[in-house]
Amino acid sequence: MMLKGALIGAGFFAQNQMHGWAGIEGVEIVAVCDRDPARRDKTAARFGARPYADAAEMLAAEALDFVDIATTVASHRPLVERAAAAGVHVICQKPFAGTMTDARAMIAAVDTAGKTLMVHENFRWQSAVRAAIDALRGGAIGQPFFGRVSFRSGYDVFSGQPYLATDPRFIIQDLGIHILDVARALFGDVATLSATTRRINQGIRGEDVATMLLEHESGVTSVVDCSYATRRQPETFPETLLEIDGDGGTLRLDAGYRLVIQTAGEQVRDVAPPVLPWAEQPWHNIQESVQIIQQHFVDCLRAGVQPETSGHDNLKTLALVEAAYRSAADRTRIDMRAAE
Ligand code: NAD
Ligand code: 89Y
Repeated sequence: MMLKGALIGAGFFAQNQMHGWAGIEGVEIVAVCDRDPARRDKTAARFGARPYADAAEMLAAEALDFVDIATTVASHRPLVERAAAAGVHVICQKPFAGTMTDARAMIAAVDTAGKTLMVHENFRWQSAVRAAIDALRGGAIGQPFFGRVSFRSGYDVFSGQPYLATDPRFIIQDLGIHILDVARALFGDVATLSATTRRINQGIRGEDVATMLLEHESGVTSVVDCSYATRRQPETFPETLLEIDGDGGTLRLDAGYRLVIQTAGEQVRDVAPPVLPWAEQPWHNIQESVQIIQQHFVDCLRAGVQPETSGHDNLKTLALVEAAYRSAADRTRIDMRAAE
């Protein structure tokens, strides 16, 4: 059966989501909603969907199976609650919520409607990152005891996403959220977290450097380090780099999408993502993961199971974001069992 969806928010990143949907069998995006007429009409015309200015009007007029919310965080709660009231499944972009209270309210609304809620937390679905996750879970280096999950770049993200320069919170809420989520996917849930932050670029409002130390329930200690103030060559945006030590060897995801596994011998794999026909470097890595997570959502709907990054799951990633800001402000180490 064909699944009918609608996009809400037709801005910078949503174009990737529309291209992603166009590549997925059995899904049709029939409507596009944005308050901005130019964005709405351009995106609707480009992808052959009906344009709407108002989400409530669209939900009333269209017979939808799901909505894909690609707006920024402030509008997520009203839009998710409205979608839940209309009885449709929901995908919502990260950061899912600005507060834990909003996150819990959105989860409860979709649960009450008996529908599925997935947060578009796509970095753990990047094919290079997924190759590392699969190798680790498959026991390639035995039991891990240490991990570094690292994202350091000097790429100008502000020209495409100007709100990143003016929001009070920057790197942890925008990008660190993904890197913390990858750490969870690799090493499991977190027992304690401590963090430091800095603002190096004085032209922005929030922090552009964050260094976080995580103690996982599994016994792994990980360092999650993020920077948008790092000028280096090669510029690795938007690669997440990994260094993992296990009792049977080491695993690295090096710059240039090189997966290196050293045990008795050494195995080196090129895990570079494909550049999909609509994608462009260097974003192709993220763009491919959009289509992969959308396919995962469709597969879960059809199988009647929860997506890996369901709303419930994402509460744990959001709690790490909140804990990181608190730890950095108070210079404390946060016990996550008391923080969710
Ligand atoms: P954007 O500002 O370019 O686009 C958002 C659009 O939503 C705007 O066109 C705005 O008019 C519209 N909008 C806002 N509220 C609305 C409402 N109530 N009804 C209808 N339209 C509404 O933002 P963006 O840069 O595309 O980012 C969107 C989200 O995607 C952000 O949360 C961002 O963090 C996220 N993002 C995710 C990734 C990823 O890899 N997962 C990458 C980039 C951005
Ligand atoms: O918004 C961010 C994201 O989710 O991935 C990269 C990004 O576009 C800029 O940090």
